[in-house]
Amino acid sequence: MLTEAPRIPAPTASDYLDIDSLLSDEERAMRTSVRKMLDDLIEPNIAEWFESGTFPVGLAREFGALGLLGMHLTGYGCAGTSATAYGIACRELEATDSGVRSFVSVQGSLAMFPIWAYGDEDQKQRWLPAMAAGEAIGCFGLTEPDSGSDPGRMRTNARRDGDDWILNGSKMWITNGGVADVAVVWARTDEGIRGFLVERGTKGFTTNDIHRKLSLRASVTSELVFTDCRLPGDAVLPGVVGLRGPLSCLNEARFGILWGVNGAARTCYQTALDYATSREQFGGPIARFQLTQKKLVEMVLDINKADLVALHLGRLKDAGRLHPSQVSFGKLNNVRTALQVAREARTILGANGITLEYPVLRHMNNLESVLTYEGTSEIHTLVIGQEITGLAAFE
Ligand code: TGC
Ligand code: FAD
Repeated sequence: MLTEAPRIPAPTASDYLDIDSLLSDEERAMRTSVRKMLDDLIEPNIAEWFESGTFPVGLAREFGALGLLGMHLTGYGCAGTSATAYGIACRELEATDSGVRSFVSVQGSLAMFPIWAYGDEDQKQRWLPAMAAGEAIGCFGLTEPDSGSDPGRMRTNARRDGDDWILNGSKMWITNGGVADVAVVWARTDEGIRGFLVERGTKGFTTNDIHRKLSLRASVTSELVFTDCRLPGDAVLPGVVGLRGPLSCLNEARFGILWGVNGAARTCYQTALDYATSREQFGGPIARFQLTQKKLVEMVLDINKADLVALHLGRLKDAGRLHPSQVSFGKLNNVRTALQVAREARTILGANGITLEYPVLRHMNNLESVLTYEGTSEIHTLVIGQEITGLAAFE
């Protein structure tokens, strides 16, 4: 007897490998609610904010209401989702703009995480519920003008003065610095590198916003300056001493990035696909040219592979088995992929690709920052190189 082979649905252009089917209903529902908020509040305005170099910090409360701030942390008003759910949210946020994802990454992974992991109970109660709600904003000061990739050589220092600490030095390129209510600042002390909570308005603490950026324009980036800044004894995070303190926070934020950039890539691909099927040259759509199809197909291959990397690393993180050097793998691979996709998408749009009418060059410019911050592509290459050879090549 002849039986008909079951009909297998054809892949879709937007999710070629049906990676969606690997997500839970809960994860899909969370993604839908984040997308709705972005479509309602941010998509209609983001090009204008990018052009004017602004980011309305009032949006923090909207993010808080959706449970996006410190979402993978537990207690203190945090949503307590899985790491994978956090990644999926980052992917949606960055599909809109890297600056939006940066805001959420810095708040949750770089400012709230160290308080949650290394703070005492008073510090947690004081900051975490307000930060989870978006009522208080945080930033993370590690980089200095003379120490970026090599934070171990930081100069910012804190010395004891009775029960107090006196903080001196400066931090550079700090996301949310000028709008933060609290800065998590890493400084050299006699005991080693320690983290300090510095409140906005503390005498001796000033910020200067950095202007004329050509990347991450819808994001506040600032310098933090400390001049004999006196902090109470309880400003120090008691739970960690040494460079592993700030580096452990970076694992959290880098994880969000390795998901987020896939969103930026997706937007660039989708924009290029839509454009290629409607734009006509030589008497028909440019999507019919083999060279255009090759570009689109390379994007599909690369984005789907990057999505699988992110999902796999998410599941590893949720199982408590994600090694920091695997985070480097994801950050290196997925940011590089996203930039490549953005560049190819830009070519498909021709001259239109250089304007803010389309999101592609905005994403491409943003991704240049993402390639550099949270560990440059060279540093992540060397982290993986060290892991596989047993030899460190940083110096
Ligand atoms: P090394 O001697 O290897 O390590 C010192 C201590 O740290 C520990 N460690 C880690 N711990 C947790 N997670 C990691 N990923 C860790 N990497 C190292 C290590 O075990 C050791 O601990 P212990 O207890 O034995 O002392 O340190 P090194 O000085 O040789 O540096 C290694 C290197 C180059 C990988 C590190 O310095 C590095 O990652 N550099 C890149 C700096 C960076 O990523 N900066 C980012 C600043 S924040 C930012 O960019 C925010 S952008 C936000 C946005 O807008 O989204
Ligand atoms: P450098 O370290 O001077 O590197 C310059 C070049 O040399 C790079 O190509 C680098 O890869 C290469 N290089 C350095 N060392 C090596 C080596 N050993 N081997 C091979 N190549 C090497 N920092 C924070 O602390 N908090 C923030 O919130 C924050 N937000 C940021 C927001 C934006 C928009 C940007 C652009 C940066 C932000 N940063 C932040 C800073 C960021 O983390 C640093 O820019 C990054 O770590 C690189 O440091 P650097 O710019 O000093 O470059």
